Amino acid sequence: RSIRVIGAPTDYGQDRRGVDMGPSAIRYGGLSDRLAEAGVATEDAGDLLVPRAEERDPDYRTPSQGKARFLRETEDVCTRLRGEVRESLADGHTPLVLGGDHSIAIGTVAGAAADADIGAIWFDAHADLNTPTTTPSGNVHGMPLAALLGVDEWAGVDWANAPSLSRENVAIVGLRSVDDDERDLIAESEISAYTMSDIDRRGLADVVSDALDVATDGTDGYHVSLDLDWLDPTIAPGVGTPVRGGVTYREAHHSMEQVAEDGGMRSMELVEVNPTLDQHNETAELAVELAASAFGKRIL
Ligand code: DIR
Ligand code: MN
Ligand code: MN
Ligand code: MN
Repeated sequence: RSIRVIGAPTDYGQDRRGVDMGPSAIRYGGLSDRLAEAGVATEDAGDLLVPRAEERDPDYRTPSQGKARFLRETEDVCTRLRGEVRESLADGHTPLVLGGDHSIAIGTVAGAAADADIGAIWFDAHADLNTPTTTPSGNVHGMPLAALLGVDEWAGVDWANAPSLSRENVAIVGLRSVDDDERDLIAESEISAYTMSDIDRRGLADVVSDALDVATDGTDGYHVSLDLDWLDPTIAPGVGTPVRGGVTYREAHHSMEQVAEDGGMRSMELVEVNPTLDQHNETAELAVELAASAFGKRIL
């Protein structure tokens, strides 16, 4: 199968500037060469046009937008991204979306779910289950999974096509920073949430094998959302919200190898790479290596 790369250079969804350079950093980190080595053909659709945050008003809000910042801008980008992802799949390509902050997942997954029943595996330190009311930060990158599940005021938001995902087909892997309202939602819903403690106890391979079962159960395939803050900040320092105690380099590769071996991934995104916070582009290079593993690169 061939991959279509789509850049979504946003930084509306969080406080630190620079994550809009993620698509460039990931391409510069060798994306097309590494994917070619993995034996997959790639075409690059370029980047969506994203107006600079400085020229926009973060605090434009209608009453229904609660505390969410840049929600109008996020809607605009996600609506266009949804169309690109949907079209890529219809053309027979596997979309690989490069962020940008994690708010773009609303558009990616809405597009991936437009003509199919999909599950999702969310590799992240965070749950991304806030709403414009529960958000402690106003940052939409802490909300995309709630948007896609149609939680509370996200229900009926048409640009998220909510619900694009059903709770029983969503697995979050690597949790170690969860807000109170997110914790309540996880406790009372069927979302499968695997914390770093679960990973300590069971091993990541076992947890990912469960996550694959969740995402494939009765679905046409699944989306992989890879927030680079899933990894430990010692190996992925170039992210806006690092949290100590993340997965290791080999654990991460092995998870992506499990995904490749499973064969059911329909779309993928790499988000939150911020080269201005990085050391020698190492987080983007890591994102590239992990994508290669997810698309089938093998040591032998
Ligand atoms: C926090 C942080 N839960 C928030 N979320 C992050 O602002 O909603 N998500 N960093 O990636
Ligand atoms: Mn083509
Ligand atoms: Mn995160
Ligand atoms: Mn995230």
